[in-house]
Amino acid sequence: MSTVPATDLDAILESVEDRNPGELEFHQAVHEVLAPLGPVLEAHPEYSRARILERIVEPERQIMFRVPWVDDHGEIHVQRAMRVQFNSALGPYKGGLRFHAGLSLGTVKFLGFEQIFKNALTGQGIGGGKGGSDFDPKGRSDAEVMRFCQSLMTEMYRHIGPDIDVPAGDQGVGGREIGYMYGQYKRIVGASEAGAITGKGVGWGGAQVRTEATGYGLVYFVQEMLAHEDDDLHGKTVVVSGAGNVSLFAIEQANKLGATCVACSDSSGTLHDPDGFDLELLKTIKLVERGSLAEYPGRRRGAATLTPGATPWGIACDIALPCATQNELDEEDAQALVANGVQVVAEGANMPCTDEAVAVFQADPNVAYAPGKAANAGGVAVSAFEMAQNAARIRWSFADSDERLRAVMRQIHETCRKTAARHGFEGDYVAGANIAGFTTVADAMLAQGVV
Ligand code: NDP
Ligand code: 2IT
Repeated sequence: MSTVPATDLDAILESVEDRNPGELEFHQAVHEVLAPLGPVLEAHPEYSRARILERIVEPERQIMFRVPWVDDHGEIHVQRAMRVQFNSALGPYKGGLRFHAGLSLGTVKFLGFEQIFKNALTGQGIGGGKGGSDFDPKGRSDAEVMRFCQSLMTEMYRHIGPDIDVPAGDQGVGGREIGYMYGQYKRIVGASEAGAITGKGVGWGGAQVRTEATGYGLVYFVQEMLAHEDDDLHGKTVVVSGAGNVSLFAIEQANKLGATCVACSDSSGTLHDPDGFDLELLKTIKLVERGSLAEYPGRRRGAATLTPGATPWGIACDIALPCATQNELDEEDAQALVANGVQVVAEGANMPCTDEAVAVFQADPNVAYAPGKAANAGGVAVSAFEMAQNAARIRWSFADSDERLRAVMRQIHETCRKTAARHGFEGDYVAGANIAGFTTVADAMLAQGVV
């Protein structure tokens, strides 16, 4: 009879590093999830017996393909696209597509791995996946973006579907790109199959609140963190990074709840508006005109300034919401925030804080820190609502959808706190999110046998 293998977390991490050379973000994400699992594995030897960890760090399937397209001048370009179908224990693979110059498989794997546990936390019956391309949409015409999206979908359609794998947006992919991809999907498969992709326009199968969901959900999560300390957002100063889908709707909801948002950023630098943003102007510049934050100070009367090359983390605030990209907030930034008295740090982006920055926040009893897989799960939760509405051919109102999003964020917050406390990590949202996400997926994998 074979003995039960003790799971050696260090050995698994080492093997992940050996088998996925150079994919540092993927190593970082795996490390974060595995770190608090020691007590869980001791209490559940069945996980080790079934080699759950060894299986969970290996994507079920990785697809990589060529995407040729023709620009407006007749020049041919060749892009690379990929879809990592990481884990289907809880349902169809679900996760966004990112279009970003230089996007690598390692980045997509880190995002797909995070997505498994984030999706588990939503309680919505969705597996984890992610995809994207090294196509850079910046400066491209609508016609070029359309031809690229159509070429990408001409290969990707065979790998996705409402019960197989359901992509959505992420960096560089919003309503315009989802529209072009869905149009081509529909044309190829010859059926509407609205549930094959989420983030669609509300007029043609999209869900109310999906556009706003990640940013709104993030602020609802912060609301719960503050409520735990008998506090709320009223009168708080908020600093956000990025000026895209997540950032702008986080600013919108923070404003609605009585906070003042004074800084955000984009690739041109950090915008500081000490009087609080003119959100309509920000939205016009970033979402309608697809322009740069550098245009804001000249179009706004007041004291707004743009500092090229700066991050927003040196600006004093009560609440910091990194919403741009991975590893954008480092140890020094974290120290600056703490020195300025930050009270809550919650991740709108995926893994925006480096390990060292997280350590700074967690070492300070006056700072509450929430990881992305809990705090930014509102986007994918409303994507799952979109799938449900598409399948049932019904439409929920904005108010109803918003209330359901609030309920999901409240439930994730409670799950994180309770799970952390039960395993000896009182108040630690990282441990709570990772343990709760992991055990949900691990139990499903156990039940489904060795697959
Ligand atoms: P967008 O492409 O809409 O916006 C990204 C914004 O961040 C842009 O304003 C961009 O600047 C800025 N940015 C990117 N990198 C940097 C950088 N290094 N320094 C300063 N600014 C930067 O993407 P999303 O808002 O959709 O995504 C942002 C993050 O949130 C990502 O980590 C994504 O994975 C995560 N996320 C997204 C969800 C969604 O539903 N969309 C759900 C959950 C997480 P510029 O405008 O100049 O390009
Ligand atoms: O990182 C994420 O959770 C997303 N980009 C949203 C994924 C989705 O399927 O809505």
